[in-house]
Amino acid sequence: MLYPQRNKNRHFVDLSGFWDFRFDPDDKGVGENWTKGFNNGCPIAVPASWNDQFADDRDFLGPAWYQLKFMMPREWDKKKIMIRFGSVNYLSDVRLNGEVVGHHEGGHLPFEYEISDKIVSEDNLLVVRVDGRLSDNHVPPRGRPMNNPQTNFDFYPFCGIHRPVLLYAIPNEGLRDITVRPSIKDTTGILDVTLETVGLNDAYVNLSLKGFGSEITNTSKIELNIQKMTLEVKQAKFWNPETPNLYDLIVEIVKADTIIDSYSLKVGIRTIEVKGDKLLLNGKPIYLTGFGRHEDFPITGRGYVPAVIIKDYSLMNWIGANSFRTSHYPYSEQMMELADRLGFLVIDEIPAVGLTLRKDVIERQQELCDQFIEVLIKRDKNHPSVIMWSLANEPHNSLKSGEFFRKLYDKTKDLDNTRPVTVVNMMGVKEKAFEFCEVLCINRYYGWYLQPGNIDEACELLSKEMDNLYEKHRKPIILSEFGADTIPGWHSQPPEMFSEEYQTEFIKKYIDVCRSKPYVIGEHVWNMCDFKTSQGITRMGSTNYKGVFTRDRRPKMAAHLLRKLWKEKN
Ligand code: BDP
Repeated sequence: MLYPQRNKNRHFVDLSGFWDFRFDPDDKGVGENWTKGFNNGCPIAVPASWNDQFADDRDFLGPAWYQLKFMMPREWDKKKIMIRFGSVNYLSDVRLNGEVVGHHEGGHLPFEYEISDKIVSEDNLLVVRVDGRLSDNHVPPRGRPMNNPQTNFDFYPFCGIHRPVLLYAIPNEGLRDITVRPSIKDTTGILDVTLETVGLNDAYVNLSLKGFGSEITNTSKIELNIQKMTLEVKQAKFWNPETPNLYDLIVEIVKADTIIDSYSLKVGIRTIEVKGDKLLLNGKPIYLTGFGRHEDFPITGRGYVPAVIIKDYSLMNWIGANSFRTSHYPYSEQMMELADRLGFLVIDEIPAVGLTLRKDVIERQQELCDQFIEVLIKRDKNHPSVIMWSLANEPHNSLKSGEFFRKLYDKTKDLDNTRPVTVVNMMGVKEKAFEFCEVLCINRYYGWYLQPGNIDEACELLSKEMDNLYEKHRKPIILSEFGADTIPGWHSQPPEMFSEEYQTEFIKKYIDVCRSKPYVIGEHVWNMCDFKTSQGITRMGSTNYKGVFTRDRRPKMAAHLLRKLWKEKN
């Protein structure tokens, strides 16, 4: 999946801005033909969640309608024209000039439609109906009425058009996809490149790799729609967190001496593999320091905000984090691009959080998870920063869960056998998916939900449990979540739950346990920042306060401790 690009052959227009918007609490829009355009809309910012943009209706989850008028750039006349949504939560129906364009299910991942035969040169009307209501059949699913909204997961179910909507034009014949697989032999980097093209006769491809003062080129006639080529880079500059070296891979499709399509992709040469109880990057063991996070910010909700992305990377750098997990759903394309550029290691997770795996919904959950991992791998396969796929966070245990994850794991490996796969779990030794996943990720809250207020007892349990798990599977373990809710400015001696002292001691002692075990390869604190969630008796102000930064990104006491521990470690 190629992200839209601007060059001599490709163009895009970003439709971000103020759109027209209307809630539809009686679900009458379809019956009243809002599909062809609606009246009495109010302005709304796109991209952003709708929930916190208005004074009222925060918890209204849908349906709601968006519309926008736009013109097609004149020079796009004979091109293939697409519309691409970066992420819409949760169901969406897209119409252009009154005609159905498509229906999509699932937030946090892109989808796109060809609209060449529907777009007109002037006065196009795009109408999108979005429905974010929770359901047992959705992934992630609805939960029990202990929460309001009734989520089966611990983050606010923000709704709306969350990432940019791009209108783009590409040549009718040309390049459709690029897959790059790096490997290393001594000081040589090898890039196996697969190109997918459509409709090309008598065409050639020029493949070149530029960077660090050198340029390597390879030319070949296009024989099939899938074309495989290899580039060898002597004395290659490898990609790693300390020196995130990126090359430019440039693909040009040439027909009758004219470049009819081209694309430029940033690539990093690195390998990632599990050996014994270690995770090796470029053949050397790595230790992950960092966080489970959320895409969450006041007012914009789960919407894409470039400045927040920059700030978060800057804070992660300040604190000495080298990695994060995209808990509990894929993050924006821009977040991933910057991970490559700034040298962060990413555990890339599909939105399979709180899976119930109940008999009546398991089939649908499997279909959706299959769809999600397929699109995620298509989207993120070329990022050197992505070191692992995560198939779920804390699925419920069921008779069928082993089978469920086996199928999903096999599918993942078919799509990409170059990265380890994990399932993030709370079941400990009983987790069936740990039998085949290469890395074991565990979330633990002894000293918080269990053994409240008793960090020493918590750490003993943690230590024993990790040893048992390792004994059983002999695989590397990441402590993928641990943390304590902390009200900024709340202090106590002796340290009590909710105080800054308690969070600091909790994190310090958990980290001591991790570092005493040679098979533990990473410590990810939950969470980087406080974040919005549903209302419930354990969530004051519908906020999860386990952040080491506040929701507006100010450090708590624990942030300074982590900075010390992580700067020493990395
Ligand atoms: C973990 C979940 C995470 C929650 C966290 C918590 O994976 O989504 O936010 O608990 O309770 O089990 O803070």
